[in-house]
Amino acid sequence: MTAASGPYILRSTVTSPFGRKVRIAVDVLGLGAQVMEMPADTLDETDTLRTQNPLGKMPCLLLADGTPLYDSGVIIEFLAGVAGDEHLIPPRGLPRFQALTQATLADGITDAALLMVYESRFRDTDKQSPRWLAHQRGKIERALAVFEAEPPDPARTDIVSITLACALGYLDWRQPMEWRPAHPELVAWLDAFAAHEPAFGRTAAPSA
Ligand SMILES: N[C@@H](CCC(=O)N[C@@H](CS)C(=O)NCC(=O)O)C(=O)O
Repeated sequence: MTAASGPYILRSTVTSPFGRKVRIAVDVLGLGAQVMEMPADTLDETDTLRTQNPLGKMPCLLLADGTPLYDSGVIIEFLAGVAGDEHLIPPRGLPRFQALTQATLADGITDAALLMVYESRFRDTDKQSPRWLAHQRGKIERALAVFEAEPPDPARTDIVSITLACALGYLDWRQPMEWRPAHPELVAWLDAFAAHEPAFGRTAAPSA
């Protein structure tokens, strides 16, 4: 058995939107028996997460010999390779780079939403910057506008739909901003994707 053949440990929590991407991929790829989830605490300076990923970010996948892999996109690509899957991420050519670019756009929604959430988590109310929050909100609004104009195929589970669904799920869960009223196509898309892909529902964060 090589390190790359597992078993694997996934350092994440059930509330992490980036961890959710990986947990959906594990489910879809049928690798649940090979991936053991081990919660991480990104605020705990003694958590081994910080030696596994010096950035202290989750998700982080540990191979059988302890080799760490991050970030979520890298982990999903690795697991797709383990499963011999070529559907989650197009293997080559322009479709691959277009899918990765769209996934990066969707990840950017989550990144900006997290920064908005962290602003309230790490700063007292009177120290929070409305300008910084508006800067992040602008990123989310522009990215949502792109997906609203042309949503992905909701009947297709791939790196784009997984990433977008996790971004929207995080906006719904933490509510750094209201996105639903101005994005009816995306609301419909998320409903359709959730109906198509049961792994999305199975990986939902517990109620806030
Ligand atoms: N690009 C990374 C982002 C990971 C990320 O930002 N994770 C958050 C939790 S959802 C985190 O670990 N935050 C703690 C921190 O930034 O210190 C990925 O795709 O995995």
